[in-house]
Amino acid sequence: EKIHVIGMQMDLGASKRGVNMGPLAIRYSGLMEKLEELSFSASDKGDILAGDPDPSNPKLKNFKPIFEANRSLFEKVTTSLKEGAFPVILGGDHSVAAGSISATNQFYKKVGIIWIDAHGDFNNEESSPSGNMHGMPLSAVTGFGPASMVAFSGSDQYVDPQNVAVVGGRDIDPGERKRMAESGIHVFSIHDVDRLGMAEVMKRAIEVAGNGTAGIHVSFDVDAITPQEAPGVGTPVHSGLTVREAFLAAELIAESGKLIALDMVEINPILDEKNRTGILACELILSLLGKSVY
Ligand code: DIR
Ligand code: MN
Ligand code: MN
Ligand code: MN
Repeated sequence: EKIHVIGMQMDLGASKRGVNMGPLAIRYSGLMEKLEELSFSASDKGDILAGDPDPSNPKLKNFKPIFEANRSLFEKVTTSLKEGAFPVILGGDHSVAAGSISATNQFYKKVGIIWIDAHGDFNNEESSPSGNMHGMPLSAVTGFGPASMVAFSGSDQYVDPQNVAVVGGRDIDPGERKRMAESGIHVFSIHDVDRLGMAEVMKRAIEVAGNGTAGIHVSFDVDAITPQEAPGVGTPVHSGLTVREAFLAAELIAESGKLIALDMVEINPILDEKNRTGILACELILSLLGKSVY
């Protein structure tokens, strides 16, 4: 199978700088070599760079450079899909998912999403307490705004909220929570992971995202994992997924055979300890792509 790795050196969607170095941290962990070891034909398509900060709109901070970089990503992912390659997107902050998911959903017509994150990323310009665009991409790709964030082609298509599963949520803003509840997306909070176990949560999430779709786009924010294990993130939230829960989720998604694209985002090497979060992100990518432990 052919894999295209695309980096997004983007940190303008978050308050803390530094996640733009995420792609380097994951590559430094040996991603390309390890993909070859798994017998993939893997090509590194390089990084897309962020433009200059744009202070003009405090409700959509840095809108212009984020949109421009996402347009480039949208085009690059579309090209990879047309060439029959599986796209792996290395973030960057989570705003990059607006570009990658728009591309897969337009190409495949109907994709499902498993969004693994401590956060909902379901704000729009009105509900956002921060104006940070990494808190908005899931809302944007499901058609709940900001519409301008995903206006890449004349014929914008949104992902059906019925085919969206959020896993690991534990820090949702009040207005965001209301929007999520009304949207029809399926939320498996950290409480559901506690009660049901990750295996059952993933069974349900794969059903939600895989049922009646061409496949599943996984958007993995490493802050879903507990900060003791993944310290290199900009917005840590205490008491998250264990590393084993994260790998179990990855392995079950691989086993489903439905994965069609993958974002691995929000790795901040400046805040990390000896690249352990970068290494973890690299290993999770390999597991999602089917690396087995036995
Ligand atoms: C918060 C933090 N909900 C916001 N969001 C994220 O600013 O919208 N942090 N995504 O990683
Ligand atoms: Mn996120
Ligand atoms: Mn997050
Ligand atoms: Mn439903």
